[in-house]
Amino acid sequence: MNSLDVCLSPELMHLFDVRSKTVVVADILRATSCMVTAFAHGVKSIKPYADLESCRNSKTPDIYIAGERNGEKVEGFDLGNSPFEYMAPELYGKIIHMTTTNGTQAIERSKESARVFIGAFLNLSALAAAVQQENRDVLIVCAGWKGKVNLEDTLFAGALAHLLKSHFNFACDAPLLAEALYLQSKNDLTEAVSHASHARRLNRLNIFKDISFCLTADQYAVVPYLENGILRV
Ligand code: 3SL
Repeated sequence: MNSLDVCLSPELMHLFDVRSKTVVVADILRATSCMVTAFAHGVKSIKPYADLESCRNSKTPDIYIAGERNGEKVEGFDLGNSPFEYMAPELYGKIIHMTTTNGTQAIERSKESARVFIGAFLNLSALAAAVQQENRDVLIVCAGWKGKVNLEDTLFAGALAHLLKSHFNFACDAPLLAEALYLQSKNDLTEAVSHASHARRLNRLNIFKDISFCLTADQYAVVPYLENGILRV
């Protein structure tokens, strides 16, 4: 049986050899939720950038640039980091280059793996099916916040681990604790996440509706994957 593990922060990535693994990157609030929403609304591709200035400099008339730092849209960028922005009909068929505080950094650190999928509650069941099909060991990478563990990504890791547990061995205690946390909170994820540091940060910016949307399971069936540095479905 293949194994499933959870990396609770990108700072712990050095503990894992990702080269033979399927990696699921999750930044529930809000980068990977935005990516899933964008593809569900017809975006053609998303190129993640770890570095803000490289993303800014990649702007051409055909490319939308999306930039977020510390929860806020970066000045001069076309898009910020609310999933609702990525539902706009004008983005259908378009190319986006995106940089965010934690999510795109976690993708950058995962790129050596055999397969990178983008995970969110929004695509949870479709993602679980795609992961199973890959038939490899799995690592769920929680983007966290600036190297620290966060609640919402850990809850997502628990939800995915719970869905997959009959097909994988849990490799260490991180999937166990993430699953236990998820099972304890699953009936009211919004309440659970309201205590999270990033929810408090976003609420200060008046971003309430993004939080409950990002915690909605199975809104979409798209499963973005990374190929040659570009996300597609
Ligand atoms: O850190 C990230 O990548 C972002 O998703 C953070 S925020 O939700 O836009 O604040």
